[in-house]
Amino acid sequence: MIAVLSGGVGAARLLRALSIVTEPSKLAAIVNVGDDLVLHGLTICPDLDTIMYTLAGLNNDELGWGLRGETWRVMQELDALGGAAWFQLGDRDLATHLYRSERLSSGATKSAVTRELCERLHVTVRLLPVTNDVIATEFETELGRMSFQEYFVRHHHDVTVTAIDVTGVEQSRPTPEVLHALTEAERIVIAPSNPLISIEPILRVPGVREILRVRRADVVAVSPIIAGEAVKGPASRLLGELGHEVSCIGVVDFYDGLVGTWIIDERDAARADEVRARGLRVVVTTTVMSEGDNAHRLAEAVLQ
Ligand code: FO1
Repeated sequence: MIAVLSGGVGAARLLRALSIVTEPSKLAAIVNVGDDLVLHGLTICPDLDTIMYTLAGLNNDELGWGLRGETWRVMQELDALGGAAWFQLGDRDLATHLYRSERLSSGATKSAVTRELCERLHVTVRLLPVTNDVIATEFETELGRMSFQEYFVRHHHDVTVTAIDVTGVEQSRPTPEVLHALTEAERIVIAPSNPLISIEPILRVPGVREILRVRRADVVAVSPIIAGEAVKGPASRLLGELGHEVSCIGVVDFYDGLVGTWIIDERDAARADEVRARGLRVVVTTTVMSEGDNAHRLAEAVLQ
């Protein structure tokens, strides 16, 4: 079994490539739930859904989230009524949130509902929310404190951040499936997701970081920063704002003590010696996954 610490799009693409080069049921994705939200009374889990839709072949590539062939009639009606339409829920996507919310309100756990949804969508990779407890990533910004999606969607991650907090995380517990996956996996992979807002909330769930520390020889991480830039999203801006070096080395140092092997992009080949100087193994390859072939090569590198 291979456990993959996962955020949204970057993780979804890596998991899709891994599930082609290895048996999908051997993959356990341990997924961030810090950007989950309750809106219109519905529980929405963006990272779980991005991965689930991608593995089901239903993802909307243009948007990078949600379902393909989406329509927006409910949002148009809601907008006309003066309801909150800044966070767009497509008509098809809404079915997922309705199903999940109904099951949660009748007492099912997030992991059980995720399992059910994956079964219906024929996703055989095991999707494991890191915790069934409610945790919420929040930002201290120049405009005050705000929730994850206010920062990410409402403000287009274009405000200065001074601190990131994950409320509820100290009291949360990893699910038994997550603990099992982390202790039994022959390899633990850290996907090229945003270190600060996708992976850190997973690491902060009590017990998770400690397991990685002990198992660091089996931990492989893929740098999400290539030549000083993130492929998508605010990772490079946030690293800089919070005092980290904006480079693959900044990410290597961010995960200090947790990783045995690094996969960095060939555009950062000149920095491989700095990784080795920290006593870590390093593999240099193409890590951008927009072209199918590259994703394949990256997946092979992760497995080797
Ligand atoms: N991202 C946006 O930029 N605008 C949206 O209106 C939006 C809606 C949305 C609805 C469901 C969902 O699962 C994801 C959605 N996202 C939207 C993406 C989401 O904000 C991000 O993917 C993550 O939270 C960051 O990983």
